[in-house]
Amino acid sequence: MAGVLFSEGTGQRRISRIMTNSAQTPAGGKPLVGIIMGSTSDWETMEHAARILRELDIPFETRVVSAHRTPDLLFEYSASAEQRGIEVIIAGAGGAAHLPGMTASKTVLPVLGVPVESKALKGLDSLLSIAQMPGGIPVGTLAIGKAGATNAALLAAAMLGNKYPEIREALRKFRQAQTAKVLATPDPAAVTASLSGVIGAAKKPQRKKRA
Ligand code: RP5
Repeated sequence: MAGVLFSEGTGQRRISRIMTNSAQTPAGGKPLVGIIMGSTSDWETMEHAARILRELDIPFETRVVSAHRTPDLLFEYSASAEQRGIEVIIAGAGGAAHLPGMTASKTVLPVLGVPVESKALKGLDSLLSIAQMPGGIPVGTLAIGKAGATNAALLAAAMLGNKYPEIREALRKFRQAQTAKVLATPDPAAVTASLSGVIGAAKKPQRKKRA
C-alpha cells in the first residue's frame, strides 16, 4: 500500500519518500484530493468518495492515517499535503473521530469530514465529534456513511471546479445525468406493475399441448 514513509535524518523527522502507487490518477495528473481514513474498516464507506472522484476524472490518493494509532503519520501527511499539490482533503473516521479535526489543525487546505457509521452509536458519535469543532479550525462535515462520502467527493469537485473548468464541466454533466435518471422513471408504481407483469407471465403455467 502506498504511503508516506519517514526517515530519521538529522534528528528531525522528515518525509523521505512518497509512494504514489495508491494515487488514482485517471487524468494522468498528480493527486488533487487526498482521501484519508482512520482504519481500513472505513474503506467500505470511503470507497464511495473514491468512486465519485474516479467518475469525475479527478486525480486522488487514498491512505489509512489513524489519529491515535499513527499520530506522527497524521502530522506529516497533513503538514506536507499542500506542498505535494493536494488541494482538498477528505477525512473519514468513526467513533471518537478526531482525524478530520486534527488534520485540519495541521493544514490550511479545506478538510471535509465524513462520519463513518460506528457499531455502538450508529455514527452519531462520529458526526458530533467531526461537526463540533471549536471556532477557529473548521471541518466541513458531511452526512454519516455512504451519503457523506459521496457528497464529500462532490463538494470537493465543486471546490476544485472554481479553478479547473474541466472539473466544473464534469460535475455539471454528473448532475445532468442524475436529473435525467430521475426523470426517466417518474412513476415507481408503473415500474413495479410492469415488473410484476413480467414475473407473472414467467410464472404462468404452460398448457400441455394435446397429442
Ligand atoms: C476509528 O475507529 C476508525 O476511523 C474506525 O471508524 C473506527 C474503528 O476502527 P477499527 O477498530 O475498525 O480499526 O479510528
